[in-house]
Amino acid sequence: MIPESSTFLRQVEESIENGATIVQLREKTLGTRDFIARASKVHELTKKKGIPLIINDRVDVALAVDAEGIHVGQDDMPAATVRELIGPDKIIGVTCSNVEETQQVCDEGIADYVGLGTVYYTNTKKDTKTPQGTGPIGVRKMLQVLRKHNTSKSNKSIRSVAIGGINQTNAAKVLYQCAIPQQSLDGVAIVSCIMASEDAAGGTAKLEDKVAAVQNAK
Ligand code: TZP
Ligand code: MG
Repeated sequence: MIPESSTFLRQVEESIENGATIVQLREKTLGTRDFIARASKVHELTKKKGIPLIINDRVDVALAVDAEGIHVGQDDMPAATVRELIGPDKIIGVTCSNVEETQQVCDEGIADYVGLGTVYYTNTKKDTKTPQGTGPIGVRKMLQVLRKHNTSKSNKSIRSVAIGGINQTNAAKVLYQCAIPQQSLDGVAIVSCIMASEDAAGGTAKLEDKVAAVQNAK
């Protein structure tokens, strides 16, 4: 459930103040006008901190608020069309749930990052594929595809985040266990354990500690 607007904006602000490095606004129930209004308020917050705002699915909303990027799933507008509409300098993210989708994103060479998952079961998104955990056939297999792409000098490097059921307790494990030689995840994407929490500030700070511990150990 989406909290009322002032609570929502406070949570976004607290997460930004406590370590979130990028914000994606994903709205499934707001009308277009409300989505744009919320996006421009969130954009004020992200711009103050100098971090990118990514709009999920809606190129029109992203253009309306001059967001830094768009995220699309496999059934949404193709990344090539998004790129034509938003230009070369904006960020494009694409969700990948398996090796084939990851390979396709690499072959297209349009996306700047991929969201890999679902890692664990989540209540936030009902139509996710089967959770893959951190074993050898899930995110790690997709990272193998990315490694091949990213280690070729002629390719634009594609960044990666894992998503789905990630929280303060399992974030470090996801980052450790999914990493393969020469290709780690760049981060974790989180919804409910910040936005459905009573303490977005503390929750984000704790997450940042866990992520930083893994990254500093590299
Ligand atoms: N895509 C795959 S899982 C997911 C999305 C948008 C939701 C993740 O939410 P949470 O609450 O962090 O599990
Ligand atoms: Mg989508």
